Amino acid sequence: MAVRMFRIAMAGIALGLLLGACETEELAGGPGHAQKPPAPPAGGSTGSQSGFNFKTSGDAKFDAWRKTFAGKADASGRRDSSIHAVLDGLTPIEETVQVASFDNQAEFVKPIWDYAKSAVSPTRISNGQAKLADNRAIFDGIEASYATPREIVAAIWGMESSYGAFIGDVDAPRAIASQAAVGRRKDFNEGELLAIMQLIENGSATRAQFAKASWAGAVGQTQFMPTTFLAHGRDFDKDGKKDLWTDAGDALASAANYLTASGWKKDQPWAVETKIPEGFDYSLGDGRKLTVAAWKAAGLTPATAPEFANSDALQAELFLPAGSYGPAFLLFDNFGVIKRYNNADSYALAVGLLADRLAGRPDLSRPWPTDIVMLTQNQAKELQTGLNKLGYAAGNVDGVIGRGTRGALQKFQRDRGLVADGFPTQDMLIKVSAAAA
Ligand SMILES: [Ca+2]
Repeated sequence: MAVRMFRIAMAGIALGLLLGACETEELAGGPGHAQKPPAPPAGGSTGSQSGFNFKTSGDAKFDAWRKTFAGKADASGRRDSSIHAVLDGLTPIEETVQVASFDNQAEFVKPIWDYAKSAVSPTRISNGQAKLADNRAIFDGIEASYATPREIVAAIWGMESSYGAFIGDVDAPRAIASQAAVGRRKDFNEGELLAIMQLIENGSATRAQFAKASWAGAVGQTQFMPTTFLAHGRDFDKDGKKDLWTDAGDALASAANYLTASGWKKDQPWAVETKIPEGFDYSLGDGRKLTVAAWKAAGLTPATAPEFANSDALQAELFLPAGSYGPAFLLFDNFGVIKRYNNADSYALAVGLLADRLAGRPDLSRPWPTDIVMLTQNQAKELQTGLNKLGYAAGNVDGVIGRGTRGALQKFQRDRGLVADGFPTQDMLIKVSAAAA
C-alpha cells in the first residue's frame, strides 16, 4: 500500500513533466504534505543537553538526532511519557531502503493516463459502489455535516487504501524519525513526530496504532499524516477515539472534514470533460483561468455532461493532460482542493475520475492516447535545451517538463503554425531539435 501510494505521488513528479506545478510536488502521499512544516518549538532549546536517554540504536547519527529532538519536544511542552513512547526502541530504516521508497528512478516519464486508467478499473469502481451502499448511513451523516460529496470521499478512500484494505504496516515514528535523522525534510518530519505525541497525549490514538503506517508515516484508511490527523481528525461515532485505522466512519469523516476545511465548494464540480472544436487555440490551455461563459464563447462544449457548471460566472482552467491527443477538462476550484490531499495533478485527476464513475456518470468521451511513446528524462532535457537555444525560455534543463517548458513549447508551436498544445511528443522533440541545430 505504502509503495503504491508513493507511486501515485511519484506520478505527480513524473507528471510535472507534462502538467507542471512541479515546483510544489511533494515526495509523499497522504494529506498534509502540501502544508508548511510547523514553526520550530518555542524556547529555542537545542536539546543537546537534554536529560533524555535512550538505549542505543546502533547508529550514532540517529542516536544524536534523537537525543536532541527529545529535548526540543520537551521544550515544546510534550510529556516525558509520550516522548519516550514515541522514541524508545527506535532503530533507523536504512537510508538505501528509504531512498528506494521515495525516489523515482523511472527512465521514462509515466504518462498520466496510466494513473487515470488504474484509478477507474472496473474492480475499483464496483468495490466503491458496494462500499457506498454498505456504508450508506455513514455517508449520509458525512454529507449532512460536510461540504464534500460522498463519491469524492469514497474515491479518496479507494485511492488511499483500496477502501480500507491496505493501510500500511510501517511504524510511523520509525519511518518519520529515520527521515528526520538524516536531514530529509527535517522540520516537517519533526513536526509530524510532535503531532504523534500530542495525539497520544490527548487520547485520540495509541502508540500501538501508529505502528501501522505508510513509508511516509501516513496512517489509517484515508492515510493522514499526523499533523493533518491532529488538525482535522474526527470522532464520527463519538466513542472518544479517532480511530482512522479500523473505523471507516472516523476515517471518512476526517477526510471529508479536511477537504471541507481546505475549501471544498459544495455543488461545484471538480472538473468537466470538454469537447474541443476544430481550429481551437490550444495555447489557451496554459493555466489561465477564465469564466465558463468565456470558455463557451471560445467554442468549448461539455463532452458528456448537460452543463459545465450551475453558473457561467465560475472560473475554470483548461487542462490538457494529453495535449490535443486525448480528453480535455475544465478544472474548477475543487480540483485544487483534492490536491491539498496529495499535491499532484495525476492524483487529483484519478480521484475525480473515480468519483465521477462512483456517482454513475459516463466514462470519458475520448480515449487516452496510450500509443504515444513518452520522452525519456534525457529527451526531455534535449527538448528544454533546444527550446532555450531558440529563445523560448523553457527554464532549467532538468528533464522535468513543468509549466515553463510546456509554455515554451506552446510558443514554439504557435510560431510555426502547429497545434499549440504544449504536449512533448517525440515528433515535437524532433522538430525542436531540428530548429535548434
Ligand atoms: Ca470514533
